[in-house]
Amino acid sequence: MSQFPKDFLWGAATASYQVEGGHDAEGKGLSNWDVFSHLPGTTYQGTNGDVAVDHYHRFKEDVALMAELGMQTYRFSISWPRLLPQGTGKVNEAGVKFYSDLIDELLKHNIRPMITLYHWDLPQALQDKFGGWASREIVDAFDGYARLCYERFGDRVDLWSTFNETIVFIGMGYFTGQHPPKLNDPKVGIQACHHVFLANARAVKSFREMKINGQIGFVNVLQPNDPISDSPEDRRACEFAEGIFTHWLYDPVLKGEYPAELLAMAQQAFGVPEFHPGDEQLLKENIVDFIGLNYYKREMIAHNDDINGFEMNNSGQKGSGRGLGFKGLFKTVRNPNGVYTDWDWEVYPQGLTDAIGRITHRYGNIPIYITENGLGAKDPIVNGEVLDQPRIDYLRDHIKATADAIAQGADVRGYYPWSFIDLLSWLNGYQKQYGFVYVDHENNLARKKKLSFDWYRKVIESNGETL
Ligand code: BGP
Repeated sequence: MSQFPKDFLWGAATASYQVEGGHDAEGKGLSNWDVFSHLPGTTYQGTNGDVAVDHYHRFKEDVALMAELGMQTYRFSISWPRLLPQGTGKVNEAGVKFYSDLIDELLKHNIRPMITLYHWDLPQALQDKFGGWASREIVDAFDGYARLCYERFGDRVDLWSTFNETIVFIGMGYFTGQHPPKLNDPKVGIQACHHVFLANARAVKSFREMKINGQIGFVNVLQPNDPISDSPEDRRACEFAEGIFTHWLYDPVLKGEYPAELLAMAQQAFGVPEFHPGDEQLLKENIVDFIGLNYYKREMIAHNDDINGFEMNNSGQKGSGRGLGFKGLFKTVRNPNGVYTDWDWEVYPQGLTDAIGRITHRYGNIPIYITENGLGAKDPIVNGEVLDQPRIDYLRDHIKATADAIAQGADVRGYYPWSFIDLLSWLNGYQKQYGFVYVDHENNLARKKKLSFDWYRKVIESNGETL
């Protein structure tokens, strides 16, 4: 007997900037990433998504592979500047047609689309016009964009999420500076994050007002944080980390309010987030229908009075990153007993079960989708075959961990490995591979099924029984 409910959804995920290419095709406006990735020193060896894996032109071939894999659902994102080159105003009908055709192609193969409205590619025009997320004007702009998507695709799509991983695009965009707009300014960052929560609430409100037949959720990083020792200092540091990484990001969308203690601290230290009349009510009245969880790793946390900043391993050279630290609060440290990937991410399947338990404990038994989970690796090619056995092992263990969470009562409804196909990793180029399908950058971006492809096909076919 399968440990998964019979209507459990098996899928895979991607994001627009990472697969589409066609960065200026047929009237698309530039995104913040189109601009940022061309600035010297911002990405791994100057890689960018100008062409990516050319999904924009090859989506039919890709959907055929999804169908062959047996995917029941596909999570992808819409590029806002492809639909609205200036962010608001005139619609680029060629962009609408691309997504419309993609959706039809998926449905033709019985693959249920899950749309992410914002997976980090902001219209550059809005960054230039009013500073993007830093300005409250973004809330109206995002709502207009969301409404356009509901109008054009809401007749055929019933699974939606507003945002992908606020911690990453706000944290790295406004606090540590590795993503656009490259700031190190907590005050601006905290307020920008508030605008994301407001934009989410407005888009949820519009979804309900427009009576779109479906569910709308929010996607967050799921990161269990555990203290490196039992000392009161490390435990307190870990509470902070859990508060910032989890409660700050989940409470506003699942409870409609900020965690009180942290809110008071932020307002005292930085004078933000600044609320306008109506903000509280808007958040309270527009809780999402489900939460999407992106799980890759756990972090071990220690008390910190030295490190400030974030040094990442973006090369795949083990041990080359230094982790993240907020001086006086906490830092991430290496688990001496942990198993790590070449990018220094701890492989810890039990953390997925634990972290889902923490979510249901705090927020009740809400519907959950695992919206990303996967192993980034340089896959070996032997006699022309892509032998990604470590990916199979990783996914198998995490699928078991998901089954354990379900056995403990969690309402997990679907699983989307990251990623369907090898794609551009934001800061790690094309060498950090995640897909079931390999893309040959030396040979006209030809697609090739990996060892994991056939394995995952059987997982889907058996509803998770054959692992
Ligand atoms: C998540 C993002 C994805 C994807 C993934 C892997 O944070 O939502 O877009 O990139 O992480 O990350 P990376 O490519 O940095 O290994």
